[in-house]
Amino acid sequence: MFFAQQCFFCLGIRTSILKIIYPLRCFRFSASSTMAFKHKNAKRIEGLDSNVWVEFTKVAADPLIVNLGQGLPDISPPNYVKEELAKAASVDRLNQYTRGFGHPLLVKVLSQVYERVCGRKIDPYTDILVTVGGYGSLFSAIQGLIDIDDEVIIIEPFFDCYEPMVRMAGAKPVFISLRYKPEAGDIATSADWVLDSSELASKFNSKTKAIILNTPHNPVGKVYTKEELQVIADLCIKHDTLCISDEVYEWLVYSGYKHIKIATLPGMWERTVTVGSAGKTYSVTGWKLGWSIGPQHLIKHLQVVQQNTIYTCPTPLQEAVAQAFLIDFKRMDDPDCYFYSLPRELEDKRDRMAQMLLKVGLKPIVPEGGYFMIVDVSTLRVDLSEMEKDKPYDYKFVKWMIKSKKLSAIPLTSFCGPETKEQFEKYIRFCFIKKDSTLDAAEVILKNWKKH
Ligand code: IK2
Repeated sequence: MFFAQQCFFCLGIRTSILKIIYPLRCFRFSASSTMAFKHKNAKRIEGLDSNVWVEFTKVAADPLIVNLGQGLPDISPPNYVKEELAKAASVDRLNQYTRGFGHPLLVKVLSQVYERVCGRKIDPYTDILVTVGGYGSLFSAIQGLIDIDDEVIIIEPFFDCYEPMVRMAGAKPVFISLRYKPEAGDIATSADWVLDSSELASKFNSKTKAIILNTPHNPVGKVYTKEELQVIADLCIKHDTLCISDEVYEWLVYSGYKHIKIATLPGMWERTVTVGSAGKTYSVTGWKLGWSIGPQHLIKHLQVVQQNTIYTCPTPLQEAVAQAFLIDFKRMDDPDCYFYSLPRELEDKRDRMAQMLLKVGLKPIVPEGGYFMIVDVSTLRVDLSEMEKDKPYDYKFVKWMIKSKKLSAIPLTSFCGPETKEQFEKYIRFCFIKKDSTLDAAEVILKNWKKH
């Protein structure tokens, strides 16, 4: 009896204690979740949460959609490139870490290729950094060289990551637009998009730390001429400014045009970091391997960023890209070298794409380089009243096109700053490094569209 009483007593106390503890525990739980909720983002990423690739890759994921949006080939990469990766993976040693700043074989062959292209000595160990894609190269250059409150000139339209990368470094992007100045003639080309030299000069001041150049250009396809590069170079030298030259499409230049590296102009090697990409060179965008090339006094700062962030890039990929470069380096005088055969193959696709668009009454801007084509779609009468109200025309148009026509592209306003959305919103960008069957499917969609 006493025992039973005690048990009830204990149970009573236990229940009362639980009654007190439980709400306390709940309070603790909700307080800690509120506290976790309070952990805000770092200021450096404030306002950078939207991303065109994240958004449009998602909406174009349906396999029924003909995807001419994101810049990735659906053509096969060269067999020897794929085979070199399989070979590399079969060697135990090549599955382990390699030198942090770049696999020795890769930096050596890159130095040979670029010594030939640039006509100067390039030290494989001090003048080259192998990175996670062209993106990694841009990131290390901007983090390693740009300081808080510096100004960085960005030419609109621009590959979208330049602006957020500059902002994350605490610097201020200063925009200047390429101006569309069509020459007389039927076909508009990317050469019609030009920089006004006095406007460009007005953007430089004592705070200007760098200009970001992109040639051949994404999204317009412009290949800067020597004269245009000289204007930029003169200003860089006059204002002691760096140049980050994004040349990931360096081999993709069409008949009649020539890619010139700004680093080869007098006085520019010392102040230029040139960005390259294996993804773009060998049609293997998923490999995400790139490089920065420049003088030791600049590259050493990029190396510091890399050694303290990702440290090194995947060894088998670096080995495979090195072997591929060795093959193509030996045949750089031969038209079969992939550096020349790929643009030949793409030139036909470019011309086909332009014809397809012209036939349905659109006006494409035919690119001199790269694998994108922009086109004015403002003449197509489309009811966009159901689409998101506060978005620019091109954004609504592409969303509508994906949904209604099962064809995807990228809106051009994704490649410009907030002030110039109106200037660029009538254009969308198509990617044409696609199999004939993909282009056939796009053509059918466009033809049917024209009929209705
Ligand atoms: N720089 C430019 C100009 C690029 O176009 C890219 C690749 N991104 O293109 C996707 C698209 O526009 O649809 C890069 C840098 C990044 O290169 P990587 O893929 O080697 O990181």
